[in-house]
Amino acid sequence: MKKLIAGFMLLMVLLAGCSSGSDYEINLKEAPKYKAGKTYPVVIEVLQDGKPAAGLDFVAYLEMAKMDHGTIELNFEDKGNGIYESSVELPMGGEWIVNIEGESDGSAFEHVITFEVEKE
Ligand SMILES: [Cu+2]
Repeated sequence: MKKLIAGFMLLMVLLAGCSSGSDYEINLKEAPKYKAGKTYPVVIEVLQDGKPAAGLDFVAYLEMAKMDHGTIELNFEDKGNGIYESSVELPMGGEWIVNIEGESDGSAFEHVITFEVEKE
């Protein structure tokens, strides 16, 4: 029973994390890693109704979950097939949050993903 409740609460958290009512599915395909002075790629995949969504314009804001390193703004290059690429040199590894904000056909979308940055 405890497990069931925990599972249900996790589901609620996941649903809450998936903000806006759009039908976009945004995945962090490749998270950046961390090594002092090194730049890593950041790859995001966007699907709309399960199909690759090309031609989107969005910005991603990176923040550390439990520390203040300010906000790092990333612009992405449309690689086609729903794949968008950027790169970043992070100040440290650990838990990071990416807030993706964009617009398509006049409707705005927003998506928040928490991810782990591995130290290389
Ligand atoms: Cu930090």
